[in-house]
Amino acid sequence: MEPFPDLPGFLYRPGALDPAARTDLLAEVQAAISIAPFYRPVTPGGKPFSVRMTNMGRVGWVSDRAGYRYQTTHPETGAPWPPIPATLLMLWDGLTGGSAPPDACLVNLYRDTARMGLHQDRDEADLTAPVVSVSLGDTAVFRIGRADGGPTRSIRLGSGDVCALTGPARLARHGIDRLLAGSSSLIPGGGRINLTLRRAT
Ligand code: MD6
Ligand code: FE
Repeated sequence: MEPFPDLPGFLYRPGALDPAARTDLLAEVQAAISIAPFYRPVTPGGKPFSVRMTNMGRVGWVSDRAGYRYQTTHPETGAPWPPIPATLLMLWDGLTGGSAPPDACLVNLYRDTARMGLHQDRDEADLTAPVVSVSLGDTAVFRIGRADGGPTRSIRLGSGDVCALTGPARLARHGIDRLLAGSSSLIPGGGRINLTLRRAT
């Protein structure tokens, strides 16, 4: 479904993953995290993110004093990123109608008061390729507005929900206002993991 008539291309699939699929995907993500641990990036201005991050795929999105970019290795271990699980590649295929496959999956970990400011995803080489997002764990208040300005509105992203920025919504401004802490018991220690699949290069 496209929940907002003035945001065509913003796709929202509540409950796209059933509870068993959420548990299976979390196990795959935990295996990846054991290879590529979460770290806390800083903005180009030197401010730490409240979200912790890691990546899967040939390249991963990183931020540090030198700026935002995609790179092939983990900034702390220097190792290549683990592969994107096949289940996520199939999800991408189903949602995008077989769009060329993603080469990056950013993994964001939100605990209690973590949030993410309003931003556009524009570090990718082809800004017409979709970005697909999968949420696990606590429900988040996701804010979104058109790229060309105007009002933003919010929608709740719960565990197993999938959304995508495609076509005219690809450069929509969006962010996470806050978590509804304790709304899910999926993530050990609480919180939320968000996976965003992109075609970066
Ligand atoms: C989040 N999501 O849900 C942050 N980006 O934690 C994003 O920044 C995002 O949900 C591009 C497309 C979909 C998204
Ligand atoms: Fe984003």
